[in-house]
Amino acid sequence: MTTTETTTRSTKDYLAQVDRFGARNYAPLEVVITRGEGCHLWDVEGRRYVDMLSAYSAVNQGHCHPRIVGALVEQAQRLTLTSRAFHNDRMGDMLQRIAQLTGFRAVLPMNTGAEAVETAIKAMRRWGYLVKKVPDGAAEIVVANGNFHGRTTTIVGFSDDPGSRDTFGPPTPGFVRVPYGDAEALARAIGPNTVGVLLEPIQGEAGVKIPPDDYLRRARALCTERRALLCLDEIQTGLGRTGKMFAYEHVGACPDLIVLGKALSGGVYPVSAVAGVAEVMDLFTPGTHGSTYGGNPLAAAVCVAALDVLVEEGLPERAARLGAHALKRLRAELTSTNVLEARGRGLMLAVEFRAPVAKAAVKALMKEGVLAKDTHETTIRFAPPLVITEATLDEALDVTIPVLNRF
Ligand code: IF1
Repeated sequence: MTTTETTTRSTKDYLAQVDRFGARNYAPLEVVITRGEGCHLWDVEGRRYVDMLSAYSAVNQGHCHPRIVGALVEQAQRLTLTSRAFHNDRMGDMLQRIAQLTGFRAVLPMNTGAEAVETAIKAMRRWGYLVKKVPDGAAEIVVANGNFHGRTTTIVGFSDDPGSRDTFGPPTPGFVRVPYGDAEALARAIGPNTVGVLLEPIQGEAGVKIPPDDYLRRARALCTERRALLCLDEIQTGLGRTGKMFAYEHVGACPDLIVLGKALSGGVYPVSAVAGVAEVMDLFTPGTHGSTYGGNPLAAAVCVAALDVLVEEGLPERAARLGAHALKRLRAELTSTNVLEARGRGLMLAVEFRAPVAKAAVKALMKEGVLAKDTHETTIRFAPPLVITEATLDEALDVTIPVLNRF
């Protein structure tokens, strides 16, 4: 069989192939997806599922959104990559869209979320040395316990999750970790060499951990007072997921830098970016940062379409309305004494159990046609594409709630 030929192979055959030839850095659910449309996925056996993960909020616009795929196909037939050695006629529109959406002066386009986080780390350090005049090599960035910002060695070096961090040392110096949500701990950690504070407005991988409402406002005030930069990682929380375009809007704490990814492309192509104030972003001079694919015309065309869909289809507002509805149902109808809490903001939801049953519950949900993801053994995240209809959301909840009540 040629490598491009697709036949109706069984799930078992696909699993065997990936196990035979792939590195085993994941242990996915044993379902092989072959098609996606809107909030639905189909596996190779023809079964349909409601997607309650959205590729960790990369598919906010729904799978294979026709406008985004159309932009990809059209651009792919004209120009895909020039490198930044030359200009291209699509990047400007992407930079303008992101700058206007975020309200920041400048945007630096990258590809993956981790690359954008690394870009933000470089930006904060460079600002620290050139503007705040921190002694060379002494820059510190404050991060939170429970953080997830990607998988590079620098990023996992400041993780407190042994699974992400161990055996990948030595850790990059210059990171101080504090309890998430604790403004007093943040105040104690920000010192004269602190150049920045890097936080998720809501911690996703940690299990949809929502900090006290004044936490980000206190972080904002402390950073202003102590001349440090507030950098918010909105790769997962941003672009409508929590019911606002950006999660920080719920609490009115505007950062100096914002990191975006995932739904920046609607799941069609890797696109990420850092947007920030001129005082920081204008410190990047030619030769100080970049990447082969950063800002390529294909990424730009896809990103513009993805952002237009978010805005024109009112997806942040939809997430607010449907998320409130879903949370109300979860809180009212989950009766198992093993359920500790249903929480969330917009369509970034989670159900936490007292016992480590999340993986078993996710497997049971799969059998009922709902695909979700467990995290840290006790929590299941629910994050459907923001295009889900109320009827389909209710159908998914009608299935999900009785299953979870069995645990
Ligand atoms: C995996 C987790 C989520 C992110 C935030 C940066 C990045 C991510 C807030 C890096 C990426 C992804 C990575 C993916 C699974 C998923 C994930 F489970 F790993 F932790 F969403 F919670 N900041 N999150 O959520 O972006 O480089 O991946 O484009 O590693 O399995 P990336």
